[in-house]
Amino acid sequence: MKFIRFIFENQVQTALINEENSVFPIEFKDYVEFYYYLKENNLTASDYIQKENIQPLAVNVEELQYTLPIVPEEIWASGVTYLKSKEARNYEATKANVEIQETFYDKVYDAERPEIFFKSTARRIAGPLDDLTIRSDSNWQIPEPELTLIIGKNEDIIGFTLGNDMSCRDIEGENPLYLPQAKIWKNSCSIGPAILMPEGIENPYDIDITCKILRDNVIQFEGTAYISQLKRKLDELVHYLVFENDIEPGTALMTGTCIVPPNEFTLQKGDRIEISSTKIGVLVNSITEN
Ligand code: DO4
Ligand code: MG
Repeated sequence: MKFIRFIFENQVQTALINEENSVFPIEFKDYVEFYYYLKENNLTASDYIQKENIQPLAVNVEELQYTLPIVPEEIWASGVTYLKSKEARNYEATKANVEIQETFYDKVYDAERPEIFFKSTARRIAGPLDDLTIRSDSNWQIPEPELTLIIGKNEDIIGFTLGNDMSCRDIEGENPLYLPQAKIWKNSCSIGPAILMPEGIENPYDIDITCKILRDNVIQFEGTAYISQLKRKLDELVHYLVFENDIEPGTALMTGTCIVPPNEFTLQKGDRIEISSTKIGVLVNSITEN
């Protein structure tokens, strides 16, 4: 079952989408509230639809005007959690100089403590169908498609969505201390289109992610990966984020990129990024300049 928000009759409507792609409108406006209501009443989302006798709307899921399914106060991110990311970070940091033996990225990939960094505040997040921007002081920018966790109370993972951790490879490659500038700017982060509820998800490591980048409707890059390739456990990343921290239920945690476009690729104004997952949907954003 998925939780969404979309524009319906000029208003933001919350709804559930079942496996048959039927859309059931619900009264709850906030995902965290809905999740804990179900939990406290020992209900599944399907039980709720039945109990309230909710009828599906006559809409097509592919034509909905999706908005952010949740507006987290903060989005955090983990990095270098997939081999692909470690290799890409090493390439940009060393310019493929094989004489450099061990980098920070090699160390963090194997260390007990994962890399966790701050990515975005509510104000900077773009939703499905919103534009993302590229920085004018970077010549090497990419999308980072990432499984994104919604965290509840007590370190619970209460939902899964998709995220784009837009990144400037040249800025980070010049000096890792520039990480905040390589990661955070206006509209450098998107999440959505839906929150996949944990009920009925037997194994989150089976989740797939595909990323397509289109220019003038022509595919420039396409890649697919699976969460099973993650070097760490999802619970471990959540644990390190919340440890000695104070996060609001509904905070999002991006879990690292598993797909990296070729080293020669950089985003341009007008590009369209489609990040999809069979169970979650498609997060679509186009690029404009800042
Ligand atoms: O170390 C920098 C960040 C890496 C990252 O964002 C990722 O692996 O997804
Ligand atoms: Mg990332």
